Amino acid sequence: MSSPRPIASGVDFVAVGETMAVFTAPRLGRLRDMEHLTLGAAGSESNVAIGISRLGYRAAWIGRTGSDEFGALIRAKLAAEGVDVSHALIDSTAQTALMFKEHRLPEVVRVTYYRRGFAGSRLCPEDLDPELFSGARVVHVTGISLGLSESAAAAVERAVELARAGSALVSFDLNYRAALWDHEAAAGPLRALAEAADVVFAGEDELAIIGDGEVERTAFSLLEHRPRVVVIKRGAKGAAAVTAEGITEEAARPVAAVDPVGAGDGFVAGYLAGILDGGDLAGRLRLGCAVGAYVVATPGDWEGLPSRADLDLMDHGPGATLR
Ligand code: KDG
Repeated sequence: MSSPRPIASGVDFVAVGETMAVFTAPRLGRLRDMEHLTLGAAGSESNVAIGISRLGYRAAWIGRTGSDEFGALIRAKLAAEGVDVSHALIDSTAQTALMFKEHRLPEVVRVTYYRRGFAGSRLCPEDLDPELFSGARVVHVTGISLGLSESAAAAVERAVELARAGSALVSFDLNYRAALWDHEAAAGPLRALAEAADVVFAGEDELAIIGDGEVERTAFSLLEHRPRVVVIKRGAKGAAAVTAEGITEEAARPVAAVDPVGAGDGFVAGYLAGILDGGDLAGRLRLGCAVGAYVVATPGDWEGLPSRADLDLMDHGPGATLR
């Protein structure tokens, strides 16, 4: 007698984390000097989900929002991007978290959060429906949830368990946020999850937090545990993937940078889409760098994320007009 096949969730990718309403200053200067702010929504994990969706895969996001206008805005924005929010929680006892973005110099952004104790930080393991994970191929979490609250950190642990139960890859982006915790508090939890994930993404500064200060040695030390690859995000210098075979590097695609926030999420979305495509390591890095470049070149944390058709535009030189 054959055992029943598990019910497929219907999504390729699940992201778990907090998404906030975002208020952005429309011009250079201090927030207090702005006459108005533009309203949007963003969160590292859901930014990646949007990127995956725009690249043609079925993505879902799980997080908590309040039962307020900002929560409705977040769900509407994600749903409009094709991200499945049917398993996202609405918490009527807490408010949706907020983020404010100001450009103090043309390429330098300052971010302020109102998120501690807000709805997103109340995410807990019971919020994750196992059925959503059952057919997923990649489950993506970040260190933001680990620093946000104990229950959000426990939810991430549960997401890892559910990914394992369904044979999904666990993707972990360290995403250290100094506003949430200091290096000392973050080092242990970030290291533990980096050792337990399958694919790890980190900036050089983040690897310094969980290692001895020598970036590549720290990346190789993670390979002694579960990860098969540690991807180092180097911003304007591109990216490098550290595997048992060595280091594979990819240069950033040169673009005029207008907003660096979210570029790392774009890179992660491209790299993970490369995994879903069945692409090789060099191809995943290339796709990651291309997607990151679109985000950097566009105002907003995720608005510039490309579709497959957009990606072809990169092959045209500056000043090209396609008719
Ligand atoms: O990577 C971009 C994110 O950082 C941003 O969209 C919002 O999740 C966020 C955060 O913690 O800043």
